[in-house]
Amino acid sequence: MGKKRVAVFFIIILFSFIGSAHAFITLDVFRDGYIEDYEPGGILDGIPDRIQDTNALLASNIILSDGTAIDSHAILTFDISSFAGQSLQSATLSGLGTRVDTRGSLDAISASVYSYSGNGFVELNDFTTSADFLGSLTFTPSAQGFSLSPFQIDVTKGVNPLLNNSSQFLEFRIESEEFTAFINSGEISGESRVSGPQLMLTFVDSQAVVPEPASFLLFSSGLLGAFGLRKKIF
Ligand SMILES: [Ca+2]
Ligand SMILES: [Ca+2]
Ligand SMILES: [Ca+2]
Repeated sequence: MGKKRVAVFFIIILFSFIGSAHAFITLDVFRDGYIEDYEPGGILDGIPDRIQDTNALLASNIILSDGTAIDSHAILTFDISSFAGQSLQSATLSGLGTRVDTRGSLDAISASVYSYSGNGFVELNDFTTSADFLGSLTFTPSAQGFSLSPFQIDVTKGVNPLLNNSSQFLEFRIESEEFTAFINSGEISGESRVSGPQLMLTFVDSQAVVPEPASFLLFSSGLLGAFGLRKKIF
């Protein structure tokens, strides 16, 4: 192989590398909160009564010691409007969470994750709106008592159709029939934002996301290097 061919070969390799790169982006939660069917009389009616916006996102189905029945669903919204029509390689929802059981039980607690196309707000009708089941989270007891640990779940099959039909917001609903799945909330303020839920989107096409300065510099220097080589040899 002559020098000229070697140069062409390397340039092709460089461009095919850029073409096949999977760019990704990590989104913070846009809004979050949890919605309760809250019945002091002890009988749930399936109709949500109130929205809580605290540093916790609770999913549970419990009866308190005073007889109050609570069915609680956590809602997490993400703004995906910038990525309409992009081809998704994968999507992962992550965050910090734990189990809370003041009755002293040490069983693992599981929660179901659902997704749907939403409006970015946490509203009462998010409690029961039609949604797709994506999978389950499991929180196991910790030796330290209350301590948050990382979770993550593949949500690709929930995100893909929403990008295809150009949804503005992706919303997740997390439900549990146990006592209690606790997820650290996102947008409330300062410290808790750092460890709030995040959505990582990885795209088939690297052009889907504007490169960060560092990687852009790397690509640029690679291109300059290739052109330098070309100038020298041709
Ligand atoms: Ca919130
Ligand atoms: Ca109710
Ligand atoms: Ca909503």
